[in-house]
Amino acid sequence: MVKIVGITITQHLLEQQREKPEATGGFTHLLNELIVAAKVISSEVNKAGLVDILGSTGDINIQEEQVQKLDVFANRIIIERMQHIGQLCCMGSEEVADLIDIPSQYPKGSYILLFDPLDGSSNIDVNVSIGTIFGIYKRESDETDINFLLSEALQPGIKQVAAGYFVYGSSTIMVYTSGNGVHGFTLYPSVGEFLLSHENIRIPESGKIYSVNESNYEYWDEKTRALVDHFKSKEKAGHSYTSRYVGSLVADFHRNLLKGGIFMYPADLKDPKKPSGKLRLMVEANPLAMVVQHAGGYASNGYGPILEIQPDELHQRVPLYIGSKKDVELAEEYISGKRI
Ligand code: AHM
Ligand code: MG
Repeated sequence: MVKIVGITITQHLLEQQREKPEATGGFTHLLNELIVAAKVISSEVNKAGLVDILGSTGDINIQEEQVQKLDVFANRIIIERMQHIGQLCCMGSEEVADLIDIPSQYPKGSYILLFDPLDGSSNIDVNVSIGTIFGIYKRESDETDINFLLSEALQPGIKQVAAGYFVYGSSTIMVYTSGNGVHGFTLYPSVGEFLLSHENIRIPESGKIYSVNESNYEYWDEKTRALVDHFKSKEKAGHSYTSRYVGSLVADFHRNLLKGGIFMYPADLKDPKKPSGKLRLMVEANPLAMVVQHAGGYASNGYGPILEIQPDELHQRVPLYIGSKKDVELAEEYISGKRI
C-alpha cells in the first residue's frame, strides 16, 4: 500500500479553518469542491494528446459522448461541481458572457467565485502547461437575484477572501492564499491527493527573469519599449536578465513566483479601441495579484496596484505587470513616466 507522507490539502484547509473560530466550514467546503473539479480537469488534460485516437472535438467518443474542447469541458465541470454546494450566490467565468446563476433547486450562499477555467488555451493541443485561475469574494448585501448581483461581483481585487490557481504541467500543482501565507500543493496522481509541497512561498524581492510577448514591440508606446529595453541592457539593469515566455499566464506566473522576476502583458495598440492589453482583470489579474501580494511581491497596471482597481465590467482587460516587488516598481517608474 502507498504511504502518504506529508500534509494533504484537506488537512491544511481544516487547520486553517480551526484558526478562525467564526468559520462555519462553508469556505472549506467550497475550496474542497473546487479541488475535485481541478482533479477531474487535470485527468482530462493528461489525455489531451489522445484526442486524435479517441476522437476530435465534435466527434462522438467511444462512450458515445460528445467530445468537448478542453476549455469548454473545464468550464462545465467547474460550474456543475460548484453550483450545488450551497455556498455560492453566483459565479463568473472567462468563458461565459454574463454572471452565472445558481439553479433554483440548490440553496444559495454568500460567496462569489470568479474563474478562468483553462488559461493558456493556445497551449492546450501542444502539451504545454495550462491552468485554472480563481478568485473568491463575499457578497456584501443580502441580494440573491442574479439581475442585481453584478455590482456585488464587481468588487476590487483587494476584497478577495481567497485566490489561487492550478497548473496542469509536469505535475499538477495548486497554489492558494486565503490571506494567511501562500501555499503550494502537488497532486500525487495515483493516490489522487494534493500534498503540501511549497509551504509559505515568498517571491524574491527582485529577480532575473522577464516574461513578455516581445512580438508586440511595434504596438507598444515608447515607455513600454524603454522598460523592456531596460531588462535587455546589462548596463541599465546592472545585471543580466533572461527572457522566459510560455504563453500561459498561469505557468509563466508560477515560475516567476518561485524563481523571482516579472511577467508583463502591457497595453498595446493592436486594437486602438482596446488599449488595455489582453488579460482580464477579474479572472486573471486579480487572483494572481492577491497571491503575489501575500508572497511579498506586487502587481500593477503600470500606474498603481491592480488590487485597488474598481472594476466597471466583468470581462474588462487590464495591462499587467506582476512579480518581484522591485521589478514591478521599476516597471511603474517607466510606465508612469517617472523614469525615461
Ligand atoms: P486565454 O485565457 O484565452 O488562454 O488567454 C490568455 C493567455 C494567457 O495565458 C497568456 O499569458 C496570454 O494569453 C498569451 O497571449 P499572447 O499569445 O498574445 O502572448
Ligand atoms: Mg486566460
